[in-house]
Parts: sequence; C-alpha cells; structure tokens
Amino acid sequence: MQFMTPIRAAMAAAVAAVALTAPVHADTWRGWNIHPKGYPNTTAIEKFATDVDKATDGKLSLKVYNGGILGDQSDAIEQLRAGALEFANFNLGPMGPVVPMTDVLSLPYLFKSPEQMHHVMDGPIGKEFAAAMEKKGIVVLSWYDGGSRSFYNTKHPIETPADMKGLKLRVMNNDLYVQMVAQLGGNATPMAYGEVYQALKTGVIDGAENNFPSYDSSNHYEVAKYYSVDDHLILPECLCISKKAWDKLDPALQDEVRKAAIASADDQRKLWAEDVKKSEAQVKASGVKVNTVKDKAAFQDAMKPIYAKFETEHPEFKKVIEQIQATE
Ligand code: BDP
Repeated sequence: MQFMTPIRAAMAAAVAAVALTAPVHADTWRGWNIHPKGYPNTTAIEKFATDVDKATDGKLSLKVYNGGILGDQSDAIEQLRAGALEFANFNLGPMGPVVPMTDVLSLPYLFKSPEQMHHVMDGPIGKEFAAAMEKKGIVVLSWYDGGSRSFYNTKHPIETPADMKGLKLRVMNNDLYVQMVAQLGGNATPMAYGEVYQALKTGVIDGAENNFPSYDSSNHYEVAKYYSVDDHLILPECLCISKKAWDKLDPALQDEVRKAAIASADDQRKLWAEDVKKSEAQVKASGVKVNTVKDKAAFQDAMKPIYAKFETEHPEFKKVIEQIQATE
C-alpha cells in the first residue's frame, strides 16, 4: 500500500466523511419561516416540505427553519432572490421595497375583508402581482391568509385616532406604514419582528400592530395589554420559491411542487380560521382588554392623503387599486 502523507490521509478521511454524510437526495432546499412551531403557517409549510419530499421520491428534500433563525424577512427576501434560500412564507408588507407593485397591498383599508382579499389574490389580479414578483426572482406558488392587523399598546385602548397621539409604535419595514401611523398622530419605528417583545418590555416602544395569532404567538400580549380592533391592514402572504431553484426543475417536478403548495395554502387557511378564534380567546382569558373601534371611518379618512400621494408617485398602479376596490 502506498504511504500517505498526513495531509493526504486527512484529505482522504474528509472525502470519506463527506461521502458518508452526503444527502441521498439530489437536491436539498432550505425554507425560511418566521413563526414558531404550532403556528398555522408553520404547520402548513412543514406539511408542504414533507409532501414535496414524498411526491418527488426524495429528488427534492426540503427543510424548514422556523422562528426566523435565518434572519429577518427583509434579509430572507434577498437571500431567496440570490438563491441562498429556496423557499419561504413571506408576508407581502416588507416586499414593497423590492417589488414596488406589492406596495398597493400595503395601502391601509384597501381590502374590505380577508375573504375579499382571497377572492382578489386567487384571481387574475393575484396573477399580476405574482408576475411582478417573479421578475424580481420570487416565484409565488400559492397565497396564505394573514388575517387583518390592528394596533395594540401598553398604555390605553385606542377608540379614535386621537388616542394614537404620541404613541411610539413598531411597524414592519415599509415606509407606507410609517406614513400610516403618522397620519393617525403616532410615531412609527420600523423594527424586526424578533426585536419587538424586548422593545415593548423595556418601553423603547409603546405598541405595535398585528393579527391575533401573531399577537398571541409572539407573546406581545403579555406586555402590551390593550388590543384595539381597527383592521387597518389585510395583507396576503405567499408560499414562494426562489426563481433560481424553480428554473432548475423539470416541468414534472415543478408540477409536483406547485400541487403541494396549493394544498399547503388550503391547509393554512383552514388552520388560520381556527387559530384566529383560539388566539383571541386566549389573549382575552389572560387579561388583555380587547375593544373594537366603533368609528372605523375616522381611521379610513385619515388614510386618504396616503392614497393621494401614492397615486401621484405611482400613476401606473391606480388602475389595479381601482380594480381591487371594485372586486366583491
Ligand atoms: C406576522 C406575519 C409575519 C411578519 C410579522 C411582523 O405573518 O410575516 O413578519 O407579522 O409583524 O403577522 O413582522
């Protein structure tokens, strides 16, 4: 036997180790998810991962990284576009800086209800948004529910815009949300989701805004005990694939992945409907004061200048805004 230098021996051992641990699958995909285990989106995207694994006989092996451990959404969008991540559940709010058309969806009070939002996104208008995202390297395979978002804070119930005065509120990364809070008299701070709990606790911010499932699962309800239902944002979410990964698949594999994604959105919407009720009951039982804003029109009226400014800056999106508003 030929004598091996220590370096060659170490290299041979390393090669053998790689061979032993190398995946049996042809391709391994990493998935980004901000939510914890048990959250509707987490259950649905994990099911998507196992379904794809099964349906492709292991040609694709998917692993979901929960709890935002791979970074905040704005970073994850860039990673997905670059092909460093292959799939993700994104909220369309922080998508605006990358895909300007999606800012339309962040206009407060655009949709009348989550049902109307689904109707729009599942139809031809949803396809237009998906096409705009695909041009930026993000392939939308299905739309998840994100419910409707309302304000919560540590100080007092919000009944009218006057109650927003001076409140320091965390918003997601999008200038439209800064404008939204400013129009209502508050001060907005864009901040990563994972930093909000601590910021509420230490008084760096007085509040934030979200749907009931996230208010509950993030434990923000433990510190910010006033949740005021004003439903200012109804934001779709997507199950997305990196175009770089998508384009490598042959049509048969694309078909399997798409089927699994559509089934995953069905699962998510069902789980979501249950969780909205469960989480509202849970936070109420823990002592949160939930109030429903009576005069929503006062909040909606305050948003008019945002629409005017947006439509002046983006006349190209005026038509889609009107089409959405005209859809039942
Ligand atoms: C949740 C969304 C998640 C966002 C989060 C937030 O599902 O995508 O990151 O809100 O407020 O409702 O950042």
